Amino acid sequence: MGLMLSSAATAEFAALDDDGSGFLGPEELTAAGLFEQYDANRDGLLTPDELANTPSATSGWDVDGDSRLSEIEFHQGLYRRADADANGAIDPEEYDTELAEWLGREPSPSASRPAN
Ligand SMILES: [Ca+2]
Ligand SMILES: [Ca+2]
Ligand SMILES: [Ca+2]
Repeated sequence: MGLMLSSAATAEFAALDDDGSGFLGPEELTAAGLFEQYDANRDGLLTPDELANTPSATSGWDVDGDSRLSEIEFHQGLYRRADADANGAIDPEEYDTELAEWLGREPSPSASRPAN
């Protein structure tokens, strides 16, 4: 019960956690629509110029070596990256540490940027 997430992060996590398990599985990550978000030209592949917009490196994700990421390569790579303790589930802290950035938000820890 010691999670120290912002209410925004908690709400986002809950919205993605379709089955309410308290963890995100691979299919819930897929449903988050991140691939579509980064696939600017909607051709179903992430090319190096599209990958330049991602918040962290995707080296090693290109399983078939064609220097583009298919949706499967992207989701598998991102899931491995986000699942920091490699237990096969993404918990709220892992979500906040890695996935929040991919969803276009800063991780929560008191990043209090007053709006001026
Ligand atoms: Ca593309
Ligand atoms: Ca590929
Ligand atoms: Ca985990």
